[in-house]
Amino acid sequence: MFGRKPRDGPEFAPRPSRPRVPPNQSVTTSFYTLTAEQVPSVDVNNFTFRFWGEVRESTAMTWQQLMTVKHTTLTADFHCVTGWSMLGTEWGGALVRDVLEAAHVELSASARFVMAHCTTEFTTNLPLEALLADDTMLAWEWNRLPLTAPHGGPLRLLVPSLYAWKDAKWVSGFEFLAEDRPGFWESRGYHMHGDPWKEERYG
Ligand SMILES: Nc1nc2c(c(=O)[nH]1)N[C@H]1C(S)=C(S)[C@@H](COP(=O)(O)O)O[C@H]1N2
Ligand SMILES: [Mo]
Repeated sequence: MFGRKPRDGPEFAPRPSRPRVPPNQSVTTSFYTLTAEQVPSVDVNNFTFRFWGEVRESTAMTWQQLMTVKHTTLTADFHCVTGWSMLGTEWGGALVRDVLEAAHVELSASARFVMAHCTTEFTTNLPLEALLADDTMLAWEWNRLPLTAPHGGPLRLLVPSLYAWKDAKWVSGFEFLAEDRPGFWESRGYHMHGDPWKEERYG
């Protein structure tokens, strides 16, 4: 009403533009490493990336085939659930949706989730929409250099829309699922989804 002072509360608050950093994260410029297992050494000449589960037919790609998928670079922020965020890092690789197309992966109508598998025992689950997002990629370059082994080289998943534990390092396959199932950290108390803007840290 005219002359009335705005009150606090959602109906009266000006709509804030989204801040750059999700709640309770501090920005760092160091690229820490966070690894539950031993860093494996992955030989790209003896590498297959597999697709199975809720797909019409299981299939696989060699490293050489992966390198023929349309190359994409993207600048993304990276949020670790333990509270550090790295802003504006540059990644190179291929969008997951381009990889699926190149590999002729035909998802079953029942596919709703995916389990990312690694050459190690690490796994992580995510909804199909997160996997197919515009900025979800299989990355092999970081700041224009080949991704180093401690950071997941030769290949890692990058899902900027979720906390970084979803960014499976040494990723080696996608298992498509009809029902969600917890991965390595999710079965140890981490959130099944992991949206940093909603602080979906622990389950
Ligand atoms: N295979 C594997 N991938 C992983 C992890 C892991 O322990 N093993 N840690 C996750 C977590 S918690 C984070 S924050 C990021 C860290 O990536 P970085 O070690 O390159 O900084 O990798 C994610 N991917
Ligand atoms: Mo993390």
